Amino acid sequence: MTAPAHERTSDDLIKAEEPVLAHNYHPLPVVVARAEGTWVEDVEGRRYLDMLAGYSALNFGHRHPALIEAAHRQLDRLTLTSRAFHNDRLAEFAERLAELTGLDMVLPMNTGAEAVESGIKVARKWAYDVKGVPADQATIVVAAENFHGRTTTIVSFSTDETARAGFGPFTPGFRIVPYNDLAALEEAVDETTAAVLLEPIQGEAGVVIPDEGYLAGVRELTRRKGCLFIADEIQSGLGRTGRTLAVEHEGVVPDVLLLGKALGGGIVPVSAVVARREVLGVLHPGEHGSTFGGNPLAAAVGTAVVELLETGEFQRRAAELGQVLHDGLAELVGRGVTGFRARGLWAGVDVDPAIGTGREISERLMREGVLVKDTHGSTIRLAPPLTITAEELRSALGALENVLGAAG
Ligand code: IF1
Repeated sequence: MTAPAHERTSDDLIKAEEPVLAHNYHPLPVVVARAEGTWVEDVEGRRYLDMLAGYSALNFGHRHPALIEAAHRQLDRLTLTSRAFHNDRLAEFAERLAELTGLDMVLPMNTGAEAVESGIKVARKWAYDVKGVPADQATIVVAAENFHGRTTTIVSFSTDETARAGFGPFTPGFRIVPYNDLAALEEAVDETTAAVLLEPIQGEAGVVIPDEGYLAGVRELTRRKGCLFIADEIQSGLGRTGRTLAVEHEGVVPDVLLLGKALGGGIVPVSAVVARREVLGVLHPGEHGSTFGGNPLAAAVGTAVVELLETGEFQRRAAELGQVLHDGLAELVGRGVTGFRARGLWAGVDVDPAIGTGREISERLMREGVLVKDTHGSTIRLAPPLTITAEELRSALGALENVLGAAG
C-alpha cells in the first residue's frame, strides 16, 4: 500500500515520480513542501533561499500576504464564470493593468505561451485588417536564441534544437535575425511584416542584455517601417529589472506587451496581451478566447499584483538590491566567475567550466541551502523574489563564493 504523502521522504517522492510523470524535466533533487517569502522548505524541513523565484513568477515572494488575502477573499465569492458572462472583477483588472503599462486594452489569457500565441494572432490580424498585407502572407520577425514558450507555433521559430527536434511540421511565417543587430532587423522587415517580436532581455539565452539603444532602435525601425513592436516581458516585466517593464530602461513603449508569470502572483496562471486600441481592437467576438482567461480569481489576484506594483516599492527594491547583486558578482569575476550580465535582481552568471557545469554548481548551491537554475553550459541564472533582503542576498552570494572556492 502507498504510504500517505506526509510519511514519504524526499527520496521516496523523487523515485515515485519516475514511472508516472513525463520526463520533460530534470529538476534538482529537492522536494519542496512549504514556502514563505524568500524561503522554501523541503519535506524533511530543510530550508533553502529561493534564488529562482519560479523563473520570476514569484517576484513578490511566496505567498505574499496581500496576494493570498485577495485570493482567499475571491475564493469565498466567485471563482469562474467563463467569458460567456461578465464577471465583476475583470473591468478593474483591465483598467488598472492598462493604466500601469501606459497602454489601452487588455486581452486576458492564462500562461505565457498563450499570451505569445495571442500576440502573434493579433499581429497577423492587424497586418491583414489594418496594414493591408495580402491574405496569409504576414511575417513576424524574431530573434535567434529566443525563448517564448513551448507550443507548436512558438517552437517553430525557436533556434534551440532540443526544443524543436521531433515536433514538426512547424508553423511558417517567421524570420529569425540575430539579437541585438539593428542592421539585420532592417533587412528582414519588409512590407509583409506584421511585427517584430522580442524579449527586451533574453532570459533563457543567459540574461542577455542588448546594447544601449537597441530597443529604442527597434522602436524607431518598427514605427518607420509600419509594423508592430511586440515586447515579450513575461519574464523581464513586473519589477524584475528595477522598472515596471524592462523596455522603460530605454524609454520605449511597445505596440504590444506580453505579460505573464508574476502577473499571477505565484498563485494562479495569469497572462495578458496589452496593447493600443488600434491593435487589440482588431479582435471581434468568436475570433479568439479561452475558458479560463479573465476568470474572477485570476482577475482578483492580478489586480492585487498591479496594486503592489503601483506602489513602486518592488521596482525600487529591485534597482537598489540589484546594485548589491551586481557588486557581489563583480567581486567573483576571476574567482570562479568568468563573466556575468545583470539588471535589477536578475543575473546570468558564467562559471568557469573547469569548476563545473551550471547543473553541478546548482546542485552544490542546493547543498548550501540556495536554489538556483542553470541555463546552457556553465551559466546559472539568479532571479530572487524582489522581497529579498540585502542580508539574504549577501548570504546567497557568500554561498556562491563558497561553492566556487571549494571546488576550485
Ligand atoms: C519552462 C526559460 C525561464 C518566457 C518568456 C514566454 C514564456 C517564458 C520570455 C512562456 C517562459 C520559462 C518556462 C520554463 C522555463 C522558463 C524559462 F528558461 F526557458 F527561459 F523563465 F527562464 N516568454 N519561461 O521566459 O511562458 O508558457 O511557461 O507560462 O520550464 O519551460 P509559460
